[in-house]
Amino acid sequence: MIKLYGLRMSNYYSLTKALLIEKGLEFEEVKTPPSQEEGFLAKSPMGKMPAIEADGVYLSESLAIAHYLQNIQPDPALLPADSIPAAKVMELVCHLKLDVDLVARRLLPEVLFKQPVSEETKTSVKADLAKGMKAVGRLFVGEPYAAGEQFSLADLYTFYCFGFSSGMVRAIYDEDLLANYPNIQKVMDLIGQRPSVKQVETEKSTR
Ligand SMILES: N[C@@H](CCC(=O)N[C@@H](CS)C(=O)NCC(=O)O)C(=O)O
Repeated sequence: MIKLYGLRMSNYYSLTKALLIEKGLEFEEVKTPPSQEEGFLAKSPMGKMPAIEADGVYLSESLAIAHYLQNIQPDPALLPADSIPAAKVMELVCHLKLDVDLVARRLLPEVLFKQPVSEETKTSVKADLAKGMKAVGRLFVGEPYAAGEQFSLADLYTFYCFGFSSGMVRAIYDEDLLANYPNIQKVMDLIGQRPSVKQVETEKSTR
């Protein structure tokens, strides 16, 4: 059985858990905080969550894990069958991860650990996020799903990247990151209703 390492509070852990549920794969959650200790680095070389263990092998990075899960359990497919639409899903996922989530993450020390980030960082994050949002806005379809007609990996990344990033933006700038993106907000609401996501969100408060 697949083991899922990490904490339920992590958005990438939650995304991976939702993915496992969507795929109908059996898995066991192993509560493990991120760490720079050798035991955890063997599972996840940057010491980040999530990691999984499958067939005696450890794997980190949610996108690599998603790729693996897609290969071992093709149904339900989380990528379109045709190459170009599938690549567009991956393109959107990359921009969500790199140009929204990773940028907003620079605010995390202040929001989560009460370690103030500098005004300079706040200014540069705001500018970089505006650029990232424009990039995502160009690619986002939202009719009805993030990348078009089919539910895909991009919907889970939309839900979990914006769940995290919107919280950071609200806490630091008191602004709504999605205020000018009603089509993204609509997808957030839609994906929030999926049984997999509901289960993940409900179970967060139980451990
Ligand atoms: N690119 C990674 C990001 C994982 C990540 O940022 N995990 C965070 C929690 S959401 C973490 O473990 N942070 C602890 C740390 O950076 O030490 C993925 O997609 O899995």
